[in-house]
Amino acid sequence: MNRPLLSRLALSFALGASMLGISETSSAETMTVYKSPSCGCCEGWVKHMEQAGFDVEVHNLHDMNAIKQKVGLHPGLASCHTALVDGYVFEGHVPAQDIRRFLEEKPEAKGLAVPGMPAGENVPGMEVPGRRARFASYLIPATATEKQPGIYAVHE
Ligand SMILES: [Cu+2]
Repeated sequence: MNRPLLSRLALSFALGASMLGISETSSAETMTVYKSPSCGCCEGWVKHMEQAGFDVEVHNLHDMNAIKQKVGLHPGLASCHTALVDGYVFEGHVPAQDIRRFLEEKPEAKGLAVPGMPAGENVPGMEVPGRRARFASYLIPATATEKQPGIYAVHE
């Protein structure tokens, strides 16, 4: 192949990539999600994360408590699914924009959690039409034993 053609191809690829908003700094992060096989709201949340540009790998587990213990999550912060990105933990129905901000800011925490299962049209994976939920993404404390979560983002 002659060089001019090769460099034209490289240029058009670079243009195409920039038009699509793809650059090396914003490439898709890989997210690993652990959930129980029957969890429908977990699947809804996985779709929300994929739409937000995450590359999601799903693992079905029958014993979700084991993974929550392994990552050092206080039971009071627990929800349905547990996700890992870059060594950080994202528990439950955390909105993608909170995760993006967290990964940019990298605050001193293990990750984010939306404890329990809030339901409303503004909760990814737990959509209930015509009803908005007031819920928060909490910082998961870096030390595993205490539940002393700070609020990272409030949604209403
Ligand atoms: Cu759920």
